[in-house]
Amino acid sequence: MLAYIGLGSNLEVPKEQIKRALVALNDTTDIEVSGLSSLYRSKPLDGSDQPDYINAVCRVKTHLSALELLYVCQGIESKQHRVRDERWGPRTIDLDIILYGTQVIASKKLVVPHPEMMNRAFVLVPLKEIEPNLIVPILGSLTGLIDKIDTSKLIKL
Ligand code: A4P
Ligand code: MG
Repeated sequence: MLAYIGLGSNLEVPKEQIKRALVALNDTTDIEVSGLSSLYRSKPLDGSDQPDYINAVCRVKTHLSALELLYVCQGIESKQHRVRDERWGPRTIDLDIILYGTQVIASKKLVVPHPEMMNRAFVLVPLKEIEPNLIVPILGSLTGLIDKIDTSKLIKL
């Protein structure tokens, strides 16, 4: 299965956090990181007074189920000392499953495609770098999604 994971960080040297998370993903049995976007910088979504975020998207080849993949992501988050307190608060690392093949999942623990992906330049633009012709389940072509949002404030590093 091919899955896409969004990585985001705005604390404690964000680039290092993203690098560490990628190494941890690739070191996991049954996960191989097979694609990686550039890094991007943007302001926090809620406009609050937090540091800028660094985001990237990676593609993984995996034999894990979507839920198993989520647990791996959460394990990496806790290893990197993410304190899960404030929703949308600053975080050392956030790993979101953006897509899991062409599956559509809507369970209590996991919603895929990621329910906010269509609103987020920091997900769509890096995703397009690794998968320019992608058709997103339910939502349609990635290019069409990007045409509908403002990408002007996203800075490619
Ligand atoms: N969950 C459901 N679906 C998924 C999925 N597809 N991938 C559940 C990952 N998790 C999923 O997540 C809360 C719950 O979502 C989990 O228990 C899981 O079962 P969380 O990571 O614990 O909490 P959170 O990160 O505070 O919430 P969430 O929804 O991940 O936050 P967001 O929406 O990712 O927002 N601004 C910029 N510029 N860049 C950013 O990366 N990120 C956020 C966080 C806000 N502003 C940002 C950025
Ligand atoms: Mg999250």
